[in-house]
Amino acid sequence: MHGILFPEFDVGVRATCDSHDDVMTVPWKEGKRMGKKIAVINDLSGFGRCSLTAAIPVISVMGAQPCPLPTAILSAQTGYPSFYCDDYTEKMEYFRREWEKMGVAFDGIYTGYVANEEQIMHIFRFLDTFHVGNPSGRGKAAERRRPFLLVDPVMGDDGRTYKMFTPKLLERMKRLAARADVITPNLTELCLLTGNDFQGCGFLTRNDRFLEAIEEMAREMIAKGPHVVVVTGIGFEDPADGVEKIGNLAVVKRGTRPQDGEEFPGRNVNGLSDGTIVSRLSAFPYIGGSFSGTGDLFASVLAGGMARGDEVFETVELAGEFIARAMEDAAREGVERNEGANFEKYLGMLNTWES
Ligand code: PXL
Repeated sequence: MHGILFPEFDVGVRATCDSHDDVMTVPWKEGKRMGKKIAVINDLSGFGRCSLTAAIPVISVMGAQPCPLPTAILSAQTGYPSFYCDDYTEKMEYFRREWEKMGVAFDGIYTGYVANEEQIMHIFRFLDTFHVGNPSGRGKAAERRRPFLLVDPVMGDDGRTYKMFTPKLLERMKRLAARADVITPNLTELCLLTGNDFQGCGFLTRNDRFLEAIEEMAREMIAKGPHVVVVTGIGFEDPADGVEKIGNLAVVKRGTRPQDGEEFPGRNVNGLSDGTIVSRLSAFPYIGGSFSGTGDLFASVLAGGMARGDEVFETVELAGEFIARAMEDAAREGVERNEGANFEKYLGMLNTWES
């Protein structure tokens, strides 16, 4: 075993890279806490501009600290013809345990790609530890709210499932989505979650009443638990101007979660909280192309917006505009689908801080 020395921790022993016993207990000081923290459970792919390589820059530029819990480390996302995948299933519990030992707490938890169905069981365990208020804390810590939970139910796109998909994974993803405050399925994933024929879902957008049909499915999801459902990447021809567009439909239940009486993160919708469901489509002209990682970018902006306390519809609009520009840029450059959209130069749009 080769060790890496952490000289700043005066623990009197060599702490190794994969040390996960009690030697390296680092006290986490509430008083030193700066800003918001979001645990991001997702994979790290060398190529594809998706998952953690999308989430980390987006959440950071929006002013929160992303704390990655990798589900897998890949040479490239799985859409490439060949890739190496180092599955992190067995490591997830070490992260949970170490973070518990450190006494950390999060303002948000955001889950994305899982390499297999077993990883969702690890996420449940993680939620049992961290998706809670902090009744045992003292002083300010005792007042800590339960973090928001954003689940991006990554399972497929364009009517096709990803390589890791299994019926068991779907069953567990349904249970995970039911625990979430916010979910961000694309149309394929929404069909899977609601038990609709997802091969047929693509036809929805060529139907006059496609928005009503999608909203109906989103409402079905809201009845199961989440208060915000944002259906992402809906391609359609706008009957108003005949232009091909790509839209995101936000369906939001105003108010408090009845099961725990807490305010939910999308509460700030026109300042109302009467339990009614409101929806809004925000759409942008579709320039062409489809790119890896756009769903991950979208969910990451939403997570950053929630940590910042932004209004949910405004965040959906911002995310859509950011991604539309990144896609436009990539289409102009002839970027290959698997490489992802050119989002880097547009990150500044998300930094809307008043300092
Ligand atoms: O963007 C979704 C995603 C995330 N992570 C990995 C993927 C994919 C989609 O193919 O392969 C590894």
